[in-house]
Amino acid sequence: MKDPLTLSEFIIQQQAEAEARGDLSQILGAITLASKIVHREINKAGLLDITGSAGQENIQGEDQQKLDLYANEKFKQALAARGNVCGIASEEEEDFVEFCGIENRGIASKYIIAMDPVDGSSNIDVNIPVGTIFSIYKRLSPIDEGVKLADFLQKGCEQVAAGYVIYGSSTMLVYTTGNGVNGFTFDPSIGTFYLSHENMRFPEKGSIYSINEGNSLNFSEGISNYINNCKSHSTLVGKPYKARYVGSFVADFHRNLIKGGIFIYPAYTGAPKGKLRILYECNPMAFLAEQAGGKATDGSNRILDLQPQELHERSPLYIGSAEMVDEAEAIILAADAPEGS
Ligand code: P6P
Repeated sequence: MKDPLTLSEFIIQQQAEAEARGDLSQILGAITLASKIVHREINKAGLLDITGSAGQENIQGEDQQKLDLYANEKFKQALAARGNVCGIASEEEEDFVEFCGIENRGIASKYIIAMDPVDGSSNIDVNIPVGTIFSIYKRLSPIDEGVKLADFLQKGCEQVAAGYVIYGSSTMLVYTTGNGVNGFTFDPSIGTFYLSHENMRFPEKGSIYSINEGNSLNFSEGISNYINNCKSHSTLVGKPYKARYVGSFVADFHRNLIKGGIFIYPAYTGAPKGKLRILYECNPMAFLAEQAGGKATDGSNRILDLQPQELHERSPLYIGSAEMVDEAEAIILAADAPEGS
């Protein structure tokens, strides 16, 4: 039986134009290199002083985990070394980081990256899967100038590639360049990612809903109505949905992508604009969701059409099987939509 394609072989096959193939291969090569290092540290988390709080907070006021900072450095080093990335916006960095200072001008640095180095990192101590999320854009500013904030505040529909690495029972890279979604499983004995999930698609009908019901007392009437519907026989599948919420976005998204489902992080009194960040959580996952036949909105607007105003801006997020997103929006808006809308 023929060995499955490696990630590099797949990129060569998929990227028609040589330039894009070279650039994308370079960037994904940097991401997979750093993810192999993060994979190694996560798998030894119980043995190394790599878990727990780093004793400082990020720009979001969230307690940074030691692995957050370690992974952030590894991804920055790997991406800066490739020469075709001129800057990165990271959950762990207050401002964007420029790689292409005039003195560093190497290969034409025409890409920028937005990323969450380790999403859900507080789960590492309890062995729950965590993930890296990344989003790739072409810069807007001239190559012979420094990178600008506007390079990072692009709409999600401008992404040239996006993906995630999930560090779970196996480590997988799942990404899209706009031609479908493909998953690669890491074989640590060889240090290589192999194509294992070709053309990933959300099942038409899902029966899993993922939302933190611990916040229910603060949810709107519409969201409460939706959650009640999930527990009834009025759902799209004629019976109650299954409640699954890991508290790790990449893990919840990945399970729903394979089994069918919807993940919701809504706006509510405790999070007026939701919790997940547009640049490096909502947009990359929304690109993947749409490429896999799913849908991603903020409750009424397409995520990929949102115009971010700042690096760490948040948005409510409804993402997953398209019919389930439509069902949720219809029930929620029936109660929450402003009078006369
Ligand atoms: P809550 C992890 O901190 C994260 O950003 C996502 O990975 C996860 O889905 C969400 O927050 C969980 O948030 O408020 O339900 O604990």
